[in-house]
Amino acid sequence: MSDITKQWFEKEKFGMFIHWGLYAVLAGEYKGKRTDHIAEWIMNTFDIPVEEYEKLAEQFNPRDFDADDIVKKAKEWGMRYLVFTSKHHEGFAMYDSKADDYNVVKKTPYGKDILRQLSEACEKYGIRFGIYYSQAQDWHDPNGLAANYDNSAKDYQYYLDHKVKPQLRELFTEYGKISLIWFDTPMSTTPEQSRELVELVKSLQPDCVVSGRIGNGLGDYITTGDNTIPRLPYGKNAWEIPATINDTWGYSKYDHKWKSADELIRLLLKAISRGGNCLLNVGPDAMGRIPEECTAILDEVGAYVRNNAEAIYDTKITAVYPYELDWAEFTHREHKLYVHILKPKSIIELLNIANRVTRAYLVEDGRECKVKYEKTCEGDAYIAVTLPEELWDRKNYCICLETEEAEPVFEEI
Ligand code: JFZ
Repeated sequence: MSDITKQWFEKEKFGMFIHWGLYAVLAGEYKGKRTDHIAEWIMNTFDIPVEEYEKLAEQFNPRDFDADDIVKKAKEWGMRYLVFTSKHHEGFAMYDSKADDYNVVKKTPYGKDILRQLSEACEKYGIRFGIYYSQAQDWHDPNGLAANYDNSAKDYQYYLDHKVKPQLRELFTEYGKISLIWFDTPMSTTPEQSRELVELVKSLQPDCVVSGRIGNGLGDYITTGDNTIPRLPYGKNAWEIPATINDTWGYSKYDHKWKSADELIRLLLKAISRGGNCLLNVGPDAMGRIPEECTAILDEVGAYVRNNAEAIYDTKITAVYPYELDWAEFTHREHKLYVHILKPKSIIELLNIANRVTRAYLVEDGRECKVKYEKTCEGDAYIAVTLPEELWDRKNYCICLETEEAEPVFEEI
């Protein structure tokens, strides 16, 4: 692990993942059968032959795709970096690759470079641009690996040398600054092979952050399992949770299992509080549109992030508070403990936080709240914040406690 994540990654906290490829055309269904697996895996799940899957490119014409609009929304939603699937396991490049013809410019009626549009929009809106690149699995290349198949006859090194490295070279030389590369599912990649890819990336753009899924412990940070976060604060290394808003990364017309904005806000706060980042996924459909339900949810999450920015970006890992509270999460920076109130309360009472509190305010508008700190009859530290009455029925706001001590003082119980 390196310190490179300190430059921006550990401060920015919240990013947008975009999974988009030919699988969006199938939208979770093939020959009348629905997949029970994540939709971008449909080629593998249903054993779709390469010659047949390739034909999806002829149908890929996302007339409604608007990179500017998507990135503008990401910005509004408080996302500070974006990671786009330049090539997922299906092997199809979503950019104008000279190294391999199986790409969006050469094979689709759409004919335009998606990755370039996104990278330019990110530049315009001041969002850091990152790429996802499936380095090991490639279900199109005869020598790329495929999960659930026998790979023993393949010349994996040949594929790395003749497809992966040339593609990485173009991505890192022709698309401006790439802040992060999200490698994935290393499978049987050897330490030497992982190292070669990292060295190539760093030789072209030394500041690029490399995801944990390069494999062999060679990433700059740890990628947790999808949708799972460490139970406890984890500060040994920088880390990130990749998370879905429904149950799939690539678009599926059948998946309406949307998480609520409340759940996602809590997930984001838990990740931040425990020292990590959250990379939240959207999967545009074949027309290039982000599903409406998804946009509505992100509008709500984004409002929280925007209104409480000072309690989110560049905050520090927070120690374990001894009680489980279903109505609060904590984040903090020096001399400030942020209490995120996630359920309606008429008064905020906190036990066993022994800080001397000099002031309390509502983060969204700076409004001062009455606060006292004392000891209970049992001798435990006790903080009480009196809330203005119009907050009593509200959820999802944040109170900052300014403290004499730099760090929160959570008493042992
Ligand atoms: C991988 C991909 O296969 C998937 O399509 C998607 O891109 C996702 C973000 O990443 O899936 C994984 C990889 C690793 C774990 C789980 C899903 N893991 O380590 O728990």
